[in-house]
Amino acid sequence: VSRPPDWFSLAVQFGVWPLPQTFTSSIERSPLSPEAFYFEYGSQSAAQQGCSVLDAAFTRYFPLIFPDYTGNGVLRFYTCYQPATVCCTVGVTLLTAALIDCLLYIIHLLLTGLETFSQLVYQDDFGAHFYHYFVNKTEIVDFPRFQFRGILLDTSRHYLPVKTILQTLDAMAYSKFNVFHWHIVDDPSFPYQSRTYPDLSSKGAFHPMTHIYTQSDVRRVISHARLWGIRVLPEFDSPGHTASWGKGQSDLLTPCYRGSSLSGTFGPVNPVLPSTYQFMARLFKEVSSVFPDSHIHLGGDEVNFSCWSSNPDIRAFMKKMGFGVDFTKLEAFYMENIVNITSALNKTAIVWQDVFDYHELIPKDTVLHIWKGTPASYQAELSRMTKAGMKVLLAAPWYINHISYGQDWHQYYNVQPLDFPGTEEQKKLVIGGEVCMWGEYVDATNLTPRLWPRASAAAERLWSDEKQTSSADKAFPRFQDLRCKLVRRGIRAEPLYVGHCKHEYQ
Ligand code: CP6
Repeated sequence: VSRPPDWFSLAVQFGVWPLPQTFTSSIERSPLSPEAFYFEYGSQSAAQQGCSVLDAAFTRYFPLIFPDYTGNGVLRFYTCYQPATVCCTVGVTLLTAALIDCLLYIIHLLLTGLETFSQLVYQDDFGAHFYHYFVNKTEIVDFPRFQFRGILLDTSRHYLPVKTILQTLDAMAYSKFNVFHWHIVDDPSFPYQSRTYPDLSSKGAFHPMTHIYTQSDVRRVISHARLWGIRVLPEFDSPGHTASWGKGQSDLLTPCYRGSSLSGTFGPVNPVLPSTYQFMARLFKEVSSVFPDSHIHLGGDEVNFSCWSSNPDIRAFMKKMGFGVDFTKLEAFYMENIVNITSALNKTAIVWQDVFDYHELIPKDTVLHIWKGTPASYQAELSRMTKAGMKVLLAAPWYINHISYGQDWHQYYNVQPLDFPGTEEQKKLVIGGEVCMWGEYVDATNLTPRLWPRASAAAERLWSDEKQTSSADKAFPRFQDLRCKLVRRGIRAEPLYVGHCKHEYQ
């Protein structure tokens, strides 16, 4: 049996996913001892021990760097008093006990730097060397290609336990995702327990006690995400996708008519009543204080106009406003009001593409979220939106809830987000992308293997240089290695193809 060539084992053993911007490794390797290992704050570092996010990150990464280790090694912190050789706002120097001076400079993206470092550490084969860990001399300069690298979880079609969300945040950090888009409510259920409107969840959740997110649940999610440097972007989608809201808030939804009488069913939010906007103003006031992120997702997608058009009050309002029978004008009117409510709360709005498709004159700082279409049509949309000077987020190519037989991660990997007609200025307006896990067929039983490692294919597209990552075939062994690393960390990531991991899922 011939040995695999050295470059092969190098590429796999020191596989970092997503691929760093520049990466130089050598065969010179050093043992790492968990007993001697310590984290060190550079003396010039703006962060020192007591910086809660970093101290917590070191605590989390210790067992990730030294899996299986159950010995007495303790996590230690030091401050380094050598002259600083990097100028950066925050510098951390990771030292291995007297072996390597400065193994990695972590510039700006300290947590992702820690992640990279943890992926560089490997163990020798089993046997006498069980607790032997190694790292090869490596130089890395790294930064993300796109600033927004998100994952959408849908907690309305199925309730996801808080524990499942927290574990997903961990796995997101392993692939350097930095935004958790929480599609928290929708037609089927309203699990968010509002302080201002408690009936929304007591009547609109699948179960008023067990299938809700309390204020303390939400705080746990936000603070766990913060420890990983992940933003939590809440979405309260309206005026469509709001059936569950109507259970706890009367007169919010449009009553539909059959002919001249009420049909007993309800449609989208009623955009003609002043009470609707009073309700939304109070709800978004609460939401904007609960979720600290600068952005709020307002939805605005897939509004069904048939109920609106059946309702005589709505038709009368349309006439008064001069909208004729163009219901896109009514939706635009509604969204304009909601965007104004949230901008008065100092939040920037993100909306699904429908809002722009109907109404190009929305505030210039609004972010447009592309969710539909084939490559040809979303490229045209990218072109049109950025030409209008709008910031854009791309989700259409990354519907991870869709599954098919075979290596479907290739299609997520091969996306070229900037391949559309436009100037350099236009391309800069694409702020990133998002993997969507719509929840119709997904709950806590199958979320993890459906997300991982396939979402990580998109993570590399959003982080790494496009030219260096142009071949899915070339990426494959490194991707398989990532999958094994995820399994090693307790994430039930599904297999990519035939093969085995050195440490199988327990
Ligand atoms: N739910 C909400 C959904 C979808 C959207 N909004 C959706 C529809 C079709 C596809 C994917 C997602 N399930 N609220 C559209 C953004 Cl293919």
